[in-house]
Amino acid sequence: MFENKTNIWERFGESTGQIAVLIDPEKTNTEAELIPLIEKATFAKIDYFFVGGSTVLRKDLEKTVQILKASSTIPVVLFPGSSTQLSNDADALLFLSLVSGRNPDFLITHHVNCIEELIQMNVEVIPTAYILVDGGTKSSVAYVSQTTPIPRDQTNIGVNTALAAILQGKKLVYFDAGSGAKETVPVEFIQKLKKSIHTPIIVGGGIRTSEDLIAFKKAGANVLVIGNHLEENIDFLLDIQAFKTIMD
Ligand code: 1GP
Repeated sequence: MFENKTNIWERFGESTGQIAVLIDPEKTNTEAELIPLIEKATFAKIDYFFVGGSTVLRKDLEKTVQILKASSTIPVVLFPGSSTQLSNDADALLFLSLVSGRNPDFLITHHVNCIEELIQMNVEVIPTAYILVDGGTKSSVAYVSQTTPIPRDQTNIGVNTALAAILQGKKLVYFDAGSGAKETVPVEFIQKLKKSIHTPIIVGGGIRTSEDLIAFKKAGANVLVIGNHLEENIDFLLDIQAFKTIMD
């Protein structure tokens, strides 16, 4: 009998300004690449590793999760781009519905396709409203999902989309400007949603500066996801460490 756990979801809701480092196993999946990253991320006291990408092969995903679990105690959360991106070694899975789009594949089809396997797994499944916001570039997730992100000046549409998904049962909201976005999700999206509900909020896409981290924490975002910028500049983990030390 499938029993859903809630440990990671509860942790998401415990505080604001938690940090997730996103690893795309298509780009990073060897011990030689991952071990130094794990060491620096541990020193920076990050809260989670997120693993996934738009076009990741399962074998690369599984290998990456295994290395992370064998070499660190930081929880590993799957952030899948498709129904094949599963691993029983992960702690949790964001069961993403792309509710900003109107493509049924990313609203329900991928979910049905993986459910027989998922129900057998020992992974915490978190029903997540995944909302793409225009980040000033065409993101690979918008292209792969063939959906249009919410315009950045349409805060109401973003917030109403999140609220509708929450009333449909989603337990988490992820606002994403897409990997490598030129501009992050506007903080107003988070500020406004926080006024109505206590559901945990994740934000990602284009986060590059300490100012971004502080602004999102102040706006009430629970988890801030950083991928691309750390691939370009691993030393940003030192800024993250300073942020964690000052803000904790
Ligand atoms: C993308 O939210 C993530 O889906 C992270 O974005 O790679 O731009 O940090 P970046």
